[in-house]
Amino acid sequence: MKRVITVQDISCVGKCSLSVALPVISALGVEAAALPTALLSTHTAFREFTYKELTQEIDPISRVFRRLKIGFDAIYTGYLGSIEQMDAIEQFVEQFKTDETALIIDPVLGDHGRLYKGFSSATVERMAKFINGADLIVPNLTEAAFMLGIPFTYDYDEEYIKDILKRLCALGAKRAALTGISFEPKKIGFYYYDSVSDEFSSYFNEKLMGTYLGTGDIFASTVTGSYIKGLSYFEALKLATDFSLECIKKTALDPDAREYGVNFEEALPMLVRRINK
Ligand code: PXL
Repeated sequence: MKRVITVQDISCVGKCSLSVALPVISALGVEAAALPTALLSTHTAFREFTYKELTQEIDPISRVFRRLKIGFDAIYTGYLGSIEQMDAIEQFVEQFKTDETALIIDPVLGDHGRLYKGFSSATVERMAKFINGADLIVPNLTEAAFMLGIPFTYDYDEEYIKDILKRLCALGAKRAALTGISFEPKKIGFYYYDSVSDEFSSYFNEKLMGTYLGTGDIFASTVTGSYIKGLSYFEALKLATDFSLECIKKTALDPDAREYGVNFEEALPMLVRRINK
């Protein structure tokens, strides 16, 4: 069985980061190992949260992994709370990334043109360097704009998106998929650039109203797990788009849905069916 290590925080309540990455990767039939980077009571979109950084643990954990000769088919990073943490994880990647290891980075920084609480221009600058060497990055337009140092806008066309994708790859990522791209009111999906083959592709599905926290983590986890399970990057990105929509549909149907995350649990059967088709 293939093994992914996912590197991000654990929020005790709030369906994001490790709380969704582990079940989604497991449902895809891939072993999900975790390197928890921080412990939060609740994610940062809650009115109140505690934050305990676990950066000090990364090196001792790596040493044990090395002694036990544990390796990974993919390293997938998500929300990282500080610059020191990105330094430590870069070292982790240096030690564990072989030619066969996929490095998938979700440069979690913000959404809707704004950074998440606690992030600064220094965090953004560090993330723009952190993505160097990634096999795939999956930023939204907010994260892309911040990393490129350009203003965020909802007013874009295909040429603009293609230019952004090329500039993201110029930061050192081999492939980039911009998520949440919408050229028509009722469609949303991703635009993808593979700098190795110099090819663009895109895929769109139904767009529903509302914004849902945690869907970016569900998307990135699905891409990682399904790529490692054997899909191409493009097919993995498509499945992630369809699964994210299914999660939103289930949430929209639930009168008791939590506003802090999506009902991905109810959508997992669809994911399992699709990956085993
Ligand atoms: O979903 C991204 C994310 C992950 N982890 C934490 C967050 C957020 C977004 O707000 O606060 C702790």
